[in-house]
Amino acid sequence: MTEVVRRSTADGVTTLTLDNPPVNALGKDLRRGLLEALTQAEADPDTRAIVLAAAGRTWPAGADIREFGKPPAEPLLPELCAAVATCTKPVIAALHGTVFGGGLELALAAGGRLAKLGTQLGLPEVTLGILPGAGGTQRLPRLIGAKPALGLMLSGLPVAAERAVELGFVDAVTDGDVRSAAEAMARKIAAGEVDLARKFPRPDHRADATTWLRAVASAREGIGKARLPAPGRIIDCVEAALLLPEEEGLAYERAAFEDLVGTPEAAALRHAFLSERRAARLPDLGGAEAREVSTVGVVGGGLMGSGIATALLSAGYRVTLIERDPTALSAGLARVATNQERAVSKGRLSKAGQEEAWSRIAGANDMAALSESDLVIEAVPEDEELKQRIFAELGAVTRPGTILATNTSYLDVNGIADASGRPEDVVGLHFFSPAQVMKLIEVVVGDSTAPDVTATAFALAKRMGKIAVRAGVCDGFIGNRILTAYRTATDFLLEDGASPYDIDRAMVEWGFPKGPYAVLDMAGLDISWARRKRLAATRDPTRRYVAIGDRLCEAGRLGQKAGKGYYRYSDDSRHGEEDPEVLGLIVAERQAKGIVPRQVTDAEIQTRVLAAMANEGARILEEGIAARPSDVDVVMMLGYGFPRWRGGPMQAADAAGLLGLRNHLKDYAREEAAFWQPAQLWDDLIKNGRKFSDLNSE
Ligand code: 3H9
Repeated sequence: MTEVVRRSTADGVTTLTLDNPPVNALGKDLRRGLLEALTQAEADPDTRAIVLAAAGRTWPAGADIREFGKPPAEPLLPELCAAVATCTKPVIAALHGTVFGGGLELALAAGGRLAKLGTQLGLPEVTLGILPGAGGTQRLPRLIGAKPALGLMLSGLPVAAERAVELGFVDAVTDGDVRSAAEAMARKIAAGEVDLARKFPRPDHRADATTWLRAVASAREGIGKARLPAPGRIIDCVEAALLLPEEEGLAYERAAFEDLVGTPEAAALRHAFLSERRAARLPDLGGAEAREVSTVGVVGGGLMGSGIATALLSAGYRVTLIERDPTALSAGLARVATNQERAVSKGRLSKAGQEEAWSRIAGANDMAALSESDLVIEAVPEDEELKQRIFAELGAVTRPGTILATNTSYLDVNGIADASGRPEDVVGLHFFSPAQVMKLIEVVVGDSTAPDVTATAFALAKRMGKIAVRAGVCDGFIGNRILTAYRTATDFLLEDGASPYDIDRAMVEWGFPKGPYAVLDMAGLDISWARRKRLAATRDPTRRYVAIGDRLCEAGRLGQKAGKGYYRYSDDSRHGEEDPEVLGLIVAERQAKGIVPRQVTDAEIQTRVLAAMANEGARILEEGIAARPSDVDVVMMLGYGFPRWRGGPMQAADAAGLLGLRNHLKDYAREEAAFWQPAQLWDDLIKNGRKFSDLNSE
């Protein structure tokens, strides 16, 4: 037996304690250790009942995701679950923490399940592009019926232990020590006072085949033409759980699992999961400890500032909101209140929680109110001079050691930091709108930012339930730089012959929730127009410049808010119609430049966009703006709608093949070298037979 499983026996009860930190993932050592220990307990004449319990913060939170895609190591999880299910002695699972995926499947194989109050249970496999492959699709519907089982497996969302009792897959909840409760029950079983099967009788849901098949049909209708295969395969498996004997059903599930786990979509979704966690690893900080933060100031109560304040309150911080005058302050506070109302109406916040959170916010017009703050986040409009002025003031009114953060999306963080007089305390925190919803924060580390300031920014993000990615200082950091490259590539295509509607359709077809022109309409075309006008004086005149966006703005087509942009919007609709007037503007612009339009296929649009994004990502890596390719991927997936099942631009470039994409870049560079020239990194990787993902572990 390995030390990941501890075994103790008393009063006829053997307790096997799983101990594989941090989340007891069911990796090969744990599987092997548990199977050995179980076999021994089963053979032990002094053992009449078995308790499975977990040490540390949680019962197994699933199979070990890092093992997927590698050669399978015996014993496999389905074998382990089968050993639990067929054990000749009663087995009780004592659950706590996050009982997810393979962890829940292990518990489902036991004869009884007790959970500690606060336990969360779920089957999130679908979010990884796979299905529960250790009996979950067979045992759960048999236990609770097809409909609720499908609900859990297709949503991937967890439920609380009390709800699991109502649904019928947890037998009882305790607010005491769950292991002791399970051992107490096991002792009664061992003493012959309790019979597990009689104590927890299981209804036979398969007897009502009509209800079962109706649930299957309605789930099939519900997923429609799902883009990924996993939901359809989950439904097939649940149907099989009715139609096939258990053994055959399990084999059917296993085959479906093996099909799915090898798909590129599942690989990309695993990459997404692991990349989000890898982003928090910051070896260059030399182990710097985060500073204490309990009170946070927010300067600016607009859309962004109020969203940030809302998110801070949800994370339990005290917040001081600063606005320049009483009217703006009440408007800012009202926005926070509205955000909270919305959270209450969606069931994400209780009424009591709302009141408690509201008691932690104060408002002021004077920056002096920030003298007690541990960290201040500035969220005023993107105006460098204004930000520098505010930082000069913040440097003066806050205590030394107070961290000063700017929520800029592309300005020079070093200049802003210098204005404060103590640049070591300054960091960029680039939130995404709406800040109370979006999970991403780019942590922009300036030349002078102290390591413990960066560590604090990451700790703050973690407490806010957000994912932080480290970025260096440059125009647009990681995300907005790649977004600019994306838009440049599509603007070239627009001028060359594609329509905005062709481009949007091609990108939605490729997996983005919206095309780039529909997104521009939503954000307002004037924002990027103002920026282009500001940069006009310094723009390199030899570079290709597409002025179609400018022409639209000049014609008053500022996007949805103006009722027209790249699309036309009827009074109350946010869904745009194609507009011949826009096509006319584009034709005129091409004629003015002497461009003869050519046929552009969807495939070309998709390839150029991917090549442009990955090439900008490669430049960002070369410049050290991003620490690793997976950080670029995380930013694009969480902040810019890059399809998660494609794993971000660097992962998608790996999947498409670096050599082919590099060759496309070289071809495109003949049209416009400055934009399309492949970064050196492509050649470095290709000649060593490597991929972007090989740089992630370094
Ligand atoms: C499955 O079970 C398939 C089966 O049906 C079939 C098999 C045949 N594997 O998130 P955190 C690591 S599919 C490996 O920061 P939190 C994570 O990478 C699986 N590693 O903590 C991180 O490592 P590091 C179904 C895992 O408190 C550390 O643990 N299960 C796994 O914010 C801490 O994680 C899931 O999909 C794993 N399964 O959240 C559950 N899980 O410190 C996935 C975590 O080196 N996990 N790690 O960066 C979660 O949802 C969250 O991690 C959890 C904890 C809620 C558990």
